[in-house]
Amino acid sequence: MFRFSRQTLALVALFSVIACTPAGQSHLDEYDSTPAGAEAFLAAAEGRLLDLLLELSRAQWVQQTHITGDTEALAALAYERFIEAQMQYAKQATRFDDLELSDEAARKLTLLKTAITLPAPSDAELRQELTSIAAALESSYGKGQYCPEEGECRDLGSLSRTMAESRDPAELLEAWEGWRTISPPMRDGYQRFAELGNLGAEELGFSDLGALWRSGYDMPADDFRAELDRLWEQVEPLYDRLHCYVRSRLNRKYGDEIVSLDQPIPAHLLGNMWAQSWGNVYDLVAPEGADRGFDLTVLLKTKGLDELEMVRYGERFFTSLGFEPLPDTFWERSQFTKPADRDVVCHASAWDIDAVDDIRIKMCIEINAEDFSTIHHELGHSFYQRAYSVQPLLFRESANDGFHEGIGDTISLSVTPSYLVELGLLDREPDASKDIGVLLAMALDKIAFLPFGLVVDAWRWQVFSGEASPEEYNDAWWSLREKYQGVRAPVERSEESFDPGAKYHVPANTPYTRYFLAHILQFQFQRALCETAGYEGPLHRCSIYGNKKAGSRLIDLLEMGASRPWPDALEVVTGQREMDATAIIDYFAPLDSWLEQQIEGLQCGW
Ligand code: X8Z
Ligand code: ZN
Repeated sequence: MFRFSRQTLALVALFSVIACTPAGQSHLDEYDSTPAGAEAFLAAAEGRLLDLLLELSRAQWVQQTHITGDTEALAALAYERFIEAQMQYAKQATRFDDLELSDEAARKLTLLKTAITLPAPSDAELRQELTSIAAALESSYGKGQYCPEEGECRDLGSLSRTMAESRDPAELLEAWEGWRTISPPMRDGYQRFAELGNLGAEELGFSDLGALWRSGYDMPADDFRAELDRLWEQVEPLYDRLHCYVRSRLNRKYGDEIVSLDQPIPAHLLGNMWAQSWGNVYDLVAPEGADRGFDLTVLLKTKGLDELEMVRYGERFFTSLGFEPLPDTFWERSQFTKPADRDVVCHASAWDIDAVDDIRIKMCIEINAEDFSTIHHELGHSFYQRAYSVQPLLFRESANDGFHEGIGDTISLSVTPSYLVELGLLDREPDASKDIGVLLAMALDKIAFLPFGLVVDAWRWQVFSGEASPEEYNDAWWSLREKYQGVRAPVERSEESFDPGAKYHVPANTPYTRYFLAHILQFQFQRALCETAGYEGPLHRCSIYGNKKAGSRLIDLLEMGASRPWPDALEVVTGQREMDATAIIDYFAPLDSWLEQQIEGLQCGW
């Protein structure tokens, strides 16, 4: 959430809290430790937090869409004010711990105490230090460039294009290493950031910042870890088969010298800067005889779509389900393309500036399939934010953070060949013999992502708990990458580097487990919504486009916001109260059988 959640600023909002500061502040003594006192306290907290949130989100919007020393300082200041209040409210909320309260009040108090991504120490100097570091890390990622010894400096957009398109290992390696030159300067700041964030978490009664993050799932933090293990065990065999197949094809392309058949895959060959999703190397692994028969990037380009039209397609999907169109201000205030004249944070995000209707997205859209899908992802946040604006401030958030990340992705799953035909982007639907190609392309994004979705926070949780010391930051990162993903650094790394800092969510302090959850949940949502829509047939061919019945289920879920524990929200759409990977496994079942045949006789694993 906010720097709040970048992705969903909205979140932030929620939890901010009060502060003993200027006029209008609330003093603890004003509130009796009674149910009525708790209600009055919550009303005051929600009022003050909203004010501070507005100030913060505006300051951050300006910082991220125009990075300068001044905008960074103003954002740090607003953040500091917000966090100070948030911390005070969180501490004050414990005053009502032993009371019999309404479900609503009890839940709001729980959210006040736990929904804090960056807790700060009560010492004002330390708090300022922390928020300055936070703003500086974000800016430094946003401004990041690789400047080769000869030639022009290159930003992440340019380097990512190379990662996606080049098939020259030397060129790929240069882009891969080049981007990682931006992060060593972040290392000391990050170390201090972790220390100060931990101090803040301890003030709230948590052992460290990771423990605080894990406490936001309506279950004890240790049970949540066990949930992640359970879900990962469900999907790991499928990931291992995909890994084995992809490695064998990359070996065919690049040879034993570069890709050996019993080792982790070198991270620069998978089409993505972080090897987190592999869709860009589809052409290297496409099944003979079952190629999907089209390439969405080519279709978008051939059709001559511009960035805005891509967003309009996304909006139309949501309105086809029964959502209201986005407000005019969304179109006026969003950043869709990269401005030529200033530094910005290009990493896509969706903002809920006033927690009501001033919603925006910030992207540097490129005309390709990946960004078409990211647009749907971001709009999922926007429509969620809008839907839960009917809730009291503290509930203007998703059921858990995986839900926020999973809604737009669910919609993207409905971007099937038949939907593209309906839009007029594709002439005719490929026949069923091409399903393996379509599924493989999807798996390269969705299945390949799963272990990465665990690694980022597995690393941070080690850092925050002290299990990984600063002298081991990089080593711990690569151990986890290897263990979960079966991916290795293409060249020797050392503690001179700070490779985690080259992934946006680390300098931006955005928790990452949410994306792992979203990748499980979106298939659960899709399976249930397709059933609601009365669809019969293979799940991967289902599109809920235009289906108002499915849309209304989805709207019910989104409007609940965070008002109920997430299992209640999940039940509204799926009838299930547990996160469950059987949906993603069902979805890919035909591909899984095919992969098993393809890898027969190969030595899998690493
Ligand atoms: O950060 C994002 C979104 C914004 S919430 C674009 N995603 C993760 C990433 O890019 O690493 C979406 C998928 C995973
Ligand atoms: Zn997101």
